[in-house]
Order: sequence, then structure tokens, then C-alpha cells
Amino acid sequence: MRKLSLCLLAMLFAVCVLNPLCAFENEKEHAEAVKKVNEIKDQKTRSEILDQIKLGNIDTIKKLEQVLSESKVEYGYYDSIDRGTRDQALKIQLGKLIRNHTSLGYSGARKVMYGILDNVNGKVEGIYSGTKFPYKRTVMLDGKAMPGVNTGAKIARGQKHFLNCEHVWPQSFFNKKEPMRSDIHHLMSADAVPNGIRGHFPFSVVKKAYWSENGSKHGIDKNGKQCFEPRDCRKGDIARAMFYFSVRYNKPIRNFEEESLRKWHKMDPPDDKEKKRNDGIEKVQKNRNPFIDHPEMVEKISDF
Ligand SMILES: [Ca+2]
Repeated sequence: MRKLSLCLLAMLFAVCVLNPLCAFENEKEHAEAVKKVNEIKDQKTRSEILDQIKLGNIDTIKKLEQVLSESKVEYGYYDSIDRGTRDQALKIQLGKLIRNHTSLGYSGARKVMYGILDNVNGKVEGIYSGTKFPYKRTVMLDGKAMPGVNTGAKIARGQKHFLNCEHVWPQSFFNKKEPMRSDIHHLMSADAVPNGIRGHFPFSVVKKAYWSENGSKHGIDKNGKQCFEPRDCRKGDIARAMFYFSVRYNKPIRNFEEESLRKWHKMDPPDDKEKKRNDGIEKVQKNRNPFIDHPEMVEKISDF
């Protein structure tokens, strides 16, 4: 009997030491955790997560799922991309990865954008002017109405300034067609005035300004072309939205415009706010902007 107990103890010891997933108490959770950890294709991430389990920092499925969701970029979204690939081949691989997203439709996209993605404590900041518009949250992340809340979001509408939606890749270039029109990766919350001024002018550095507000400018560039320049802190956001659209829909960016966008991408790298927005968009649209996750990929593509 004593031998049997010792034997059982030894077995238990072996199982727990050799199998770090032992931290999960019940069998069902244990099996689920094994499955999830085995699905992690990136070896480094897999062993890091195993370490966290060994240390007892992850001991429930809920915690494991949270960690996996936070490290999704690392654990598999880009696995199909051959890291040595460049230029056209890379654009094709990325295009395949990010196409066929789930569209919320134009109304749903704007509600989620104003109500959640760009909403900080009930206010939404216009990308070009920095103006903050009050906007009452009435939807959930799937675009559906929040239970118990009256729909019909309140937008502060003054005489000229009100919150509306900027299409970074101008709508007139794709005849307002779907899914381009509702693709949140290139939609930005904006003040109607600078949004109207931008119209469909290309992005470039303004040498002589006709209009300016809070750093954003409209005027002519070094070649005498009419253009629009966003304020510094949003220059990179605009550039990466343009790169996304170009790859997602296989559309070229004009060379003079690309020259500025590339500089802006470097000047204003992705910050937490932009990364968090990318995560939020993935939750609703099921696709990501690769140039926010991997800014270095811009260098691997010599011509968008
Ligand atoms: Ca920025």
C-alpha cells in the first residue's frame, strides 16, 4: 500500500514537473489549455507563455485567453507571411491576409468608431483639428445598440463644426462603394470643416498655406500642387491608413504623395492609442493593419 502511494506521488510529481499545465486545476480546463498552447505557432511566444504558466501567473483559461488576445500579433496573425519576402510578393501575401474582412456597414462603422474606438470619456477628437466633440456611447463593439440605452447618439452640431467621418482614401476614388466605404482602418473621426477642406486633395507637405488649423494645413506643395498636410501627431496614422488601403485593395499610391507618407510614417511611429485602435478594429472587422503592427514592413515594400 505504501509502495503504491509513493508510486502515485512520484507519478504526480512527474506529471506536474514535466507538464507545467498542471497549474490548471480541473481536467477540462487543463485539456483546453493544452490545446490553446499547442496552437501557438511562434516557438518563442509559446515558451514564454509556458513560463508564465509554470510561475503560476496564468492558472485559468480566462487568464490564458487574455494573454493570448494581447499577444495575438505575436502568436499567429502574421504566420503566413514569409519574413524574407519583399515588394510585390509581400504586398500579395499581406493582401491575402487582410482581405475579406467583416464589414459593419457605414452606419455601424461610424457608431462603433465614434461610440467606442475613438471615444475617450464621452469625447471624440477630430483627427485634423484636435477639436473634441461630445458623443454619447450607445452601441456595443458589434455595432448593436446597448441594452437599456436610447439609440440616436448625440453629436454636438454647431453652425459649421460637427463630428463627421474622414475617408483617408477619398470616397470619390472608389465611387463610395463597399466594403471600402465602411472599412474602419481608413476611416477617421474628423471635424467637418477640415474634413471638407481636405476633400480629395493628396497628402503632401504644404509650402504655401491657404488654410491652417492646429498644425493641419491646406495649400500648395513644392511642385505647386494643391495638397493637404495633417498635424504632426497624426501624420503617421494617415500614412499607415493609406498603406493599408493600398495593399488591402491593390491600389497604387501616387509617387509624390508616397514620398511624404513614407517620411511621416517614420516621423510619427505607432503609439499605444493607434495600436489599441488596431486591436479594436480587429475585434469588429477581423483584420489588422500590418503597418501598425510591423512598421518595418513599409521598408520592405519599395513602391506602394
Ligand atoms: Ca500618431
